[in-house]
Amino acid sequence: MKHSKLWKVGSDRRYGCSLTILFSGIVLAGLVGCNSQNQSAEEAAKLDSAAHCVAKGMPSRSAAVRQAASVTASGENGTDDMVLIPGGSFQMGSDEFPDSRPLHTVKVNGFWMDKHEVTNAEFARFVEATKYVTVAERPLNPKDYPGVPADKLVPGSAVFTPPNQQVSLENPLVWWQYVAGASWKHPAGPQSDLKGRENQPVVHVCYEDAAAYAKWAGKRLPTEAEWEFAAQGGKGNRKYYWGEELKPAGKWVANIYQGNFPNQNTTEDGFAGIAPVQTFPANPYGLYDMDGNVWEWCQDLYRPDYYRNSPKENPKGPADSYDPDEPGAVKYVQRGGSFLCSDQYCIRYKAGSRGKGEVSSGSDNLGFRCVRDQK
Ligand SMILES: [Ca+2]
Ligand SMILES: [Ca+2]
Repeated sequence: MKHSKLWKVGSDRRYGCSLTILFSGIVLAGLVGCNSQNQSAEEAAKLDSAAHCVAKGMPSRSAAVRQAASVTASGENGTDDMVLIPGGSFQMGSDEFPDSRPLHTVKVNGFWMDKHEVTNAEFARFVEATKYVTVAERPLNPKDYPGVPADKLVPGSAVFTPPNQQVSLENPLVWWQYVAGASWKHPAGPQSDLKGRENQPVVHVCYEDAAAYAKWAGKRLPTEAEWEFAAQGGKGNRKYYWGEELKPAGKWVANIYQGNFPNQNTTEDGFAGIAPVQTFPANPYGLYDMDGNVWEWCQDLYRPDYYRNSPKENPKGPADSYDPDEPGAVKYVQRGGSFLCSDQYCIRYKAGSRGKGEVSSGSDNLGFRCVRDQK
């Protein structure tokens, strides 16, 4: 296993809210990860063989075994709560952000997409079925963090903790805290739970957590191109995914941040933190919260120069990851911004902008949604 450092402070204000504290470097691939899913696949294969073996003389049981072997890991293969996004060509990117240049024409095939961010209730069903343990809940091995005091090596995740007074926007550690015991089940820390949050997006999920859920659900994470095509809602490349005005008809149409960041959240949109999914208006495809609420993982690795030479059809991201701000980290793309985004601080809720996150890091403003290929 490869490990790097424990803490990282983001230096780019525009990136700041995507993931400013990176409790980074634990590359736990294969430790827990998708074991349950892998076992399910192997089990399914064995069951399929077994079905042939026991078919003679035990038809009824054989039929049952065969049926069990043919379903997906979750026992579901539907498109409930998904919408069909038609394929097509669109202008991807934005001139406003260096890593979103150049604007370029991309074609994507049609696909199904979750209407809303994956909720706590949905993630709970996945954990119940698979006993999956998220990265934020896993123990930390001191050997992986040389130089870090043992009492700091406790499972947890980054929680937005606003200061009481105005602060410089240069140091995100002023408003991000690594909270021991914070996880998807305890989003604000060990004293918090999911009661009343069932319909809110799950948070504190790192990339492999999101990918494991998607696999269990018979889905996958969207490519960055699919995500942006869907977010445009067939309306083309505009300033915001919802249009050209910040507040169409004087109304906030996404859960972002109003007021002086990070200490004075005026909550004009009704929410200081996360909103339940489907609170704000859907886009023309019927998708909710593509702007704001929580950041959403995409399946593509992140490189700032990817658009210069990316495939014109169904791009799936570069072969490797590179972020000049943190060259040693493996990062994936995140999209859409969160309830912490505003024109004052993190402006990467604007159309075409890109976020990025270290593979093993989560926070309380980061979630995901899934897609499925159109059959
Ligand atoms: Ca808000
Ligand atoms: Ca979102």
